[in-house]
Amino acid sequence: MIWRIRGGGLALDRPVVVGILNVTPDSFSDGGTYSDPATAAVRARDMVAEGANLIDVGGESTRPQGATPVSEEEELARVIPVIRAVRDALPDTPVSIDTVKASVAQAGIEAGAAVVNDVSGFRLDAAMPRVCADTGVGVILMHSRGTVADMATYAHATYGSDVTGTVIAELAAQVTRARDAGVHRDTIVLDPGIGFSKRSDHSLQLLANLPQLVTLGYPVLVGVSRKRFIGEITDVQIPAERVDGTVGANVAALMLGARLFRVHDVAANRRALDVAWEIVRRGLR
Ligand code: HH2
Repeated sequence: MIWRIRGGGLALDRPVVVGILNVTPDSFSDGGTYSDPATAAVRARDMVAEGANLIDVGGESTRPQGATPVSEEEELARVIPVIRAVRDALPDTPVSIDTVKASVAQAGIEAGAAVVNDVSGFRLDAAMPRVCADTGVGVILMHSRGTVADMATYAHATYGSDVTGTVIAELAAQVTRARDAGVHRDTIVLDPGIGFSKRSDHSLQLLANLPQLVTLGYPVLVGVSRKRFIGEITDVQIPAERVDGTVGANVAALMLGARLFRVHDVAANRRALDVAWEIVRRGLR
């Protein structure tokens, strides 16, 4: 199976590792570390050497403590020089732009991004589906509720008894919106939005029920890296120290049908997923 992205495709015949490059002063686990383009490009090169298949560049944090939305101008100033620097350093590695703004996505694509990662799943900017359809980028549609400021809080974390059914129904509606705007089905990847408008129990239930999301017929990405539920289970307070918990969650997600994994710690996840995959794929029909 191939995930179609702008200018090519990414094979999904082994786990795809998406390396996180946050160009933000306030991200919950790595804020401020990679803000200048040269440092960011070095970080991207390191992640690719460790086995990342795609580099996800983001200029607006959604941190759980409540994020401060950034202006279009500020977001562009953060991400565009970094996308250019990463593309120059790694011309063969696709880049994704993590944004909810169509104008930032468009500029990111012009700077070389091949994928748009929209944590609002096309909810927050009506122009986003058209930008993606017209440019033929790969599209990561993530489930969330609310705005950038509160989507990673519990403000909208009310689901009744069936969190999985509710999330899948909301994501399916976003897929319909994308398809109606002309987004090709082969470009779409779905993401349950771990920790976004979800308490830890919701996130764990969604991960356990990944096979239900897989039945929609699109490749599934999970973003569990260093997140709160891992800290709670392992009693590790510092996000950067949640690597082994992250690996455990990703291996479980792989076994339950996820094929793309958004991570900060590439080497550990790459190795674990490769070993797990050698077992999992032998059991697939
Ligand atoms: N999680 C974060 C940001 N972008 N994109 C997708 N598709 N899936 C995710 O789970 C996801 C995402 C939040 O994590 P991070 O980038 O580490 O933190 P911050 O939002 O504080 O920058």
